[in-house]
Amino acid sequence: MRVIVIGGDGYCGWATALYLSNHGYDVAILDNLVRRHWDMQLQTETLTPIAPIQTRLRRWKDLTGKTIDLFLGDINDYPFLQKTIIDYAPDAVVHFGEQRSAPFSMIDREHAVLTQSNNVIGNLNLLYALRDHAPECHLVKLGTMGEYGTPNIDIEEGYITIEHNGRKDTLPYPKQPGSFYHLSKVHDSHNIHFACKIWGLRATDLNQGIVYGVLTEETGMDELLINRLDYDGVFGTALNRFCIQAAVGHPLTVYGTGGQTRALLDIRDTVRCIEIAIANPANSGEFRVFNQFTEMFSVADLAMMVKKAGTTMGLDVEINNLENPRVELEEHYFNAKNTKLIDLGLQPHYLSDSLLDSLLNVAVKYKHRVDNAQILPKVKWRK
Ligand code: NAD
Ligand code: USQ
Repeated sequence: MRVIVIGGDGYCGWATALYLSNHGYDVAILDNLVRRHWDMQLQTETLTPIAPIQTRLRRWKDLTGKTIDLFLGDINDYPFLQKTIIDYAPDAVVHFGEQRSAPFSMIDREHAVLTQSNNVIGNLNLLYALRDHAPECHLVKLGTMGEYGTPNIDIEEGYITIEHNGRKDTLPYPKQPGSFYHLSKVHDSHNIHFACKIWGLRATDLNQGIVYGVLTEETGMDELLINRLDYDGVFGTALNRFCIQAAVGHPLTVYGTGGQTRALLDIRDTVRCIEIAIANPANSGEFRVFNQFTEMFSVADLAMMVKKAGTTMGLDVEINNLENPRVELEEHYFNAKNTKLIDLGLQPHYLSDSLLDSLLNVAVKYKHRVDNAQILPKVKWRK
């Protein structure tokens, strides 16, 4: 099968492109490298030193004999996107290529507009390119668990059956996202659903939880294949950030009480979930939604686990409850379903002491690269 990984130079996309290549798929990466540019603008860097994409791909070829094609460009450049789809003729497109930070989208009007135009219009371009040049191609789109927000009832996988005034229907699950970034994913979901309905496209929306970890079998093969690991207050995510903070002796930055519960998964499960989705495509006209996570934790629990693992390694780990820069519920019900990927064969890597040890070891190895000034959150949701 021929697969294009859009956003294949990023955290999830790089690990996925190598995994698919290693598992016999023909893989191409499409990326405009804008994430590297945003890092430069924010004057931050991934903890791990990532090589240029061309160097990464040459090393992969040298090590494994497998070629990953590279299409450097922006999905908002429609002629480029069309040409890529026509030239590569993919059976599946995995779309990771968006601005993915909630704080980035809340910096100011410009960043909110940039996020939504990059994400929503890019995705819309992709829908048109597939309609016109690859109508049988399966779109595997990365959404987010944050599309649902934190409702006071169980979260289903994409749809909920409702009885109202004596009538019954199965409808898209209500969306209550918590940032302009998360909202962009909701808009994408609606556009994809509509495109499947009117044009008969086939799509899977993967509502992914927060990803943690850095090593996969492939990215661990060589230093030049190493994946990015963000720790800064804009792009760094909860558990990854806590491990790096523990490594440099910075108090763990729990926002508010830490009672916020979120869905999480190991990056080794991200890559497997994508393969499962590709290997079991949606039907023509079907808009399928899977909740892609393996476990749920409160932020306070995550901090406690990192403190325990760090202390065992001899690190001095403190937890600091900061004033919450976001507007979000800190104590709430959260119970999401995640059976569809498991029914299709996902065998989860649950969060374990050995994973935390390995992540802490990576953090300690590269801690000289940490700029402590990038750790505290600077973006506030309220003006
Ligand atoms: P990332 O920032 O590391 O990677 C995104 C990649 O997409 C970057 O290489 C960037 O250059 C590229 N890109 C962005 N806009 C583009 C455009 N217009 N054209 C071409 N390329 C473009 O992000 P990530 O952490 O790998 O996340 C990938 C996807 O998964 C995102 O859509 C994100 O919303 C989703 N997701 C991520 C997480 C997580 O914890 N990292 C959790 C849930 C969902
Ligand atoms: N949080 C802290 N301390 C920190 C960082 C975060 O307490 O140092 C809290 C936040 O307030 C929030 C929770 O941890 O309640 C998660 O924040 P996060 O930054 O780890 O994750 P989030 O902003 O939700 O975004 C990340 C990815 C995004 C993806 C999303 C999945 O950046 O691309 O869509 O996780 S989900 O959370 O399921 O929506």
